[in-house]
Amino acid sequence: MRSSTTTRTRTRTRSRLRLAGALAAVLVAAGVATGPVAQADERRGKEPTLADLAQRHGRYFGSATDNPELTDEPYKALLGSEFDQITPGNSMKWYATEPRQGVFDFSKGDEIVELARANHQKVRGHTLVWHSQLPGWLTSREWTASELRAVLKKHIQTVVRHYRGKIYAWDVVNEAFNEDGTYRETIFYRTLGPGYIADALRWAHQADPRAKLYLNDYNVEAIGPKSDAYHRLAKELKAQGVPLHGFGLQAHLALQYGYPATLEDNLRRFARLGLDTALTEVDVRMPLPATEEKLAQQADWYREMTEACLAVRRCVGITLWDYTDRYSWIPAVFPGEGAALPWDEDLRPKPAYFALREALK
Ligand code: 9MR
Repeated sequence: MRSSTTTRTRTRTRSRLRLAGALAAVLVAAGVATGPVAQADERRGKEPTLADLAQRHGRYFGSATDNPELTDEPYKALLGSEFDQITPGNSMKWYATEPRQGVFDFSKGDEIVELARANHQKVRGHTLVWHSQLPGWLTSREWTASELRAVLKKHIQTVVRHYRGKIYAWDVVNEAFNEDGTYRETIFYRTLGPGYIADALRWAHQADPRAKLYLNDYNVEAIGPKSDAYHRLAKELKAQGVPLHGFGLQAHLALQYGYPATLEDNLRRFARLGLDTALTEVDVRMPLPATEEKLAQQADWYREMTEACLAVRRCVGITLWDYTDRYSWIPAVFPGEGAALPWDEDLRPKPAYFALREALK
């Protein structure tokens, strides 16, 4: 009796195993992974991404990216899954979009927009008017005011029209002020005076009336002379009916310079002017080597910044200036500093990543 029951059980077990094996073979053939790795993937897959968590608060969570990085498949996979917004780090800048006067090249920008479309991500356009990364034809000669006005208008309207309907928000003017709140002496300011900012906003608005138009800068996270200058200017522009919709705070922070404790108040005073705000280029660099202590402090700062944004209704989203130390701009510009992003060079999440999740939960 006992032996025949055992035999039946064994037979049943064997045929179940065969069935499971056959099923696995079918799944493998269909390209579906099975086994413990797949189960772990599934568990991970069920965990909400940063974008999912941000969306529950009505915010986006994004990353900058750059065309050469898109051949890195593991990088690209995380970029597509964890974020619901991307910003081209370079490919919509003037040198890239109008390399020769009147000759426009949208190939690299289009690649980013196409990637975003495939991943259902918003795009922040960056940037139309900036003193840096300008093409040689523009910087290597003198322009009269009327010539430069025409050049600026054509550039803005051609670029914005090309991307009409595909860009959530444009950084129309980038880095217009000095640290002390005076106007930066750029080619545009020197030749056209401060009115170039209102003009740029109006021209961009004509070319894409739905895109949100931003002024954007670094070292404006705390209340101080530079952010005061933006507050004053934004108030004036709003009073004059100029199409300005948002203020972008880049938030390139550094552990050695302290946390901008007035960030939340600062965001709030711009909201009171009727403007959206966004943290547009977030990273938190540190003197290398990165110790456990520094990484913990960095995580706290990422958490605090996120909480500040969530506390202010019109802070619409957060963008990392790329998400992994593998592609951070910091080491090239600040030798001896780095480790600024929430994922390390091997795409492993750092304490900052878990702090972001906590803040968004
Ligand atoms: O991330 C960009 C990097 O690849 C470029 O080499 C650099 C050149 O200035 O610009 C970087 O992005 C900047 C952004 O456009 C504006 N704010 C400061 C960013 C870091 O320099």
